[in-house]
Amino acid sequence: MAMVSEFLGQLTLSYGTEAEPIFPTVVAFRDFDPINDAIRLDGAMRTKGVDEQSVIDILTRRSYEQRREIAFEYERLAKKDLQTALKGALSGSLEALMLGLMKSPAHYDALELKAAMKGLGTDEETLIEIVCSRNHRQMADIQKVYRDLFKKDLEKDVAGDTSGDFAKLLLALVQTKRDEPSNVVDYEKIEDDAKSLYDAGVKRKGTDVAVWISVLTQRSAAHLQRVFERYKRYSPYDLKESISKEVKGDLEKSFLTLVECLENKQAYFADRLNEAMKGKSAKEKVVTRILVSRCQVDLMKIRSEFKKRHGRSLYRAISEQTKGDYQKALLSLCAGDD
Ligand SMILES: [Ca+2]
Repeated sequence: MAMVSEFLGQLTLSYGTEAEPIFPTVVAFRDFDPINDAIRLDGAMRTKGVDEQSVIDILTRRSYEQRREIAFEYERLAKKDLQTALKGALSGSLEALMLGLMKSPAHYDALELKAAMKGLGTDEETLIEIVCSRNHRQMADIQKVYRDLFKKDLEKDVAGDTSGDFAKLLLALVQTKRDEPSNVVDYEKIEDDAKSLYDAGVKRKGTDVAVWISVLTQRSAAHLQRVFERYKRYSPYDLKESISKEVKGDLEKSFLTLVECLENKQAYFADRLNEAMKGKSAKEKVVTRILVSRCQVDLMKIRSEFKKRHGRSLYRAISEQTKGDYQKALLSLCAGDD
């Protein structure tokens, strides 16, 4: 098992040149037979009362690419679309989770963003989570899918649903391409950026938010990690403390999320999952979104951060805070206790 995870840890998702190492809990199933899976799914959904367990066993233990193949075979066999069949057979949080697994990452994010902005009011937390944690290449894919699906520009919808500096920051994140990580460490630029973050915030009266936005959205993550360290030489407060002193509300929340994602994205998601599973009942939408969107990316590492930071394992948190078939599906995506 150790060898498998070591090997998996070295795989990378190539989003252009912004390659990030991946630590998945869901990987391609080895003895994959899409026709057999399609037949089993069809049988499970035809069973009176629906055999949810089989649906969960199949769809949560296959990679996204394999699920697409199953969907193709299913449609050939049943003469109907698998997602429509799943909608009819399942309900509630389990249905949302399974439908999420059938979407490409960009498609899923586009739908989540749309849902966050639909109707009166805005789900700022979801907006912040997605926009601050996805890289430029991913945001470009999301924008494209969003346009195809809704015949509208994501930027326009974001601009229409938010305002002020909060809107400026989100739009900068949607539009701006970060510098490529460089092998050469530019100490002068690290010094300059640390100083300008300080000058634009803690040092002066008020805050020059435009400077913060440009530094935090344009520089590479590796560069910014050094800037955050260097920043402490100028300011008595670290950058996160400075953010909380300088700005409030959604702007504060999004700057903090951005810095957390730049420092350690898996720790950010671990904390967000912990927040979502604190109270009596879990915030199921948040838990579903993070497990669905990270299970083929870095959920293994999120699991270890979760255990390290919050004492209990993610597996245990899910066991304690969710129930029924939905819980079974989450545990299967989590793929093990720590
Ligand atoms: Ca200030």
